[in-house]
Amino acid sequence: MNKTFKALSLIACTTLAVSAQADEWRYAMEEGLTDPQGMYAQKFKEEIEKNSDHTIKIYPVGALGESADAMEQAQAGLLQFIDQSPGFTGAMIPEAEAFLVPYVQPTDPKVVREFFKNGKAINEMFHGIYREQGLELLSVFPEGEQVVTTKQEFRTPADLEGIKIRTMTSPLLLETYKSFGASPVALAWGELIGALKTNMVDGQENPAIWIEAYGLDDLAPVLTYTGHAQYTTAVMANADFFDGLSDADKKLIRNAADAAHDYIMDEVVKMDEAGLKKIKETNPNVKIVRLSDAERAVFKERAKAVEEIFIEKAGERGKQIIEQMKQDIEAAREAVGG
Ligand code: 6CS
Repeated sequence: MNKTFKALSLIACTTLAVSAQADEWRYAMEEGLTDPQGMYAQKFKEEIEKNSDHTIKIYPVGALGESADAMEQAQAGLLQFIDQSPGFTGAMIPEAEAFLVPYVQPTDPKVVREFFKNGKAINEMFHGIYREQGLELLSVFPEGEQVVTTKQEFRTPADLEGIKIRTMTSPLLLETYKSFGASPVALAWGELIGALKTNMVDGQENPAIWIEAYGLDDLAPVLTYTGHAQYTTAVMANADFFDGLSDADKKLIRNAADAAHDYIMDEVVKMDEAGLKKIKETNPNVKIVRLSDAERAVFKERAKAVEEIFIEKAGERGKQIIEQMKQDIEAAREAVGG
């Protein structure tokens, strides 16, 4: 048991012993307060504290270790809430890797909004799956299109041969970059900057807002829009904690999650644009590449094998989720007239 885990155990027992009415709930995330997860968390906190006597203590990136450490603490009930992205959760929940299958998710912000807000796959099918891991799924939201940053320009899988691309730890991301022709390396967030500086990796993928905030464009200045994915994240509560709450507190949490979701869905579009604008303004060495439809078609063709691997791993449920996602995206396109 690590030190943070022990300290949180102690706080958890003390909290239970002294307070049945106004509780302090702990919320961990993978990002800082000004990043999308932090903006969501602060809105969630504001709603909970405005509408009840409960308080929320937010633990930003690094405060409780890496993503995997925080998840261990959330499943053990030491944290009441956690924001963890499928890019990490996929190692534990293969169905969550549906969000990582390349060239499935939309990139048009209006379609993205509709898909995340009203899609059946996201809003109905994942609930029971997260429950099996002791997690009550509250929200799933995007953080912007994934952009590949490399030290040298690429336009084809052949250009990526031998290029070491860092991915988050969900295994399907390794399959994706293998199929794209690269040599992927899965690393926790805390290891990425050092790995780029020491040439242990040559590139990585993340949305523009994150690339700008953490100076990733300084370390690998070619930003390539391949159109293959939307960074997705999810907010959960510990299921036992949630089940033990009064109906009023459950409603309080669901309402706070809905309010924070509505808020962040608008914010991320602005943040994504602002991130790219700032990179262009502040980094004279940056090169922005948008692959043409013909160039994308080559990667899309390769992505078919990744979808097959996903279905092999996630089974019938995974297959149904991907099929439903595709229907939801079509419905979202029609709904926004796109
Ligand atoms: O690449 C990563 O590991 C990180 N990317 C984002 C956008 N959020 C948190 C995550 O750890």
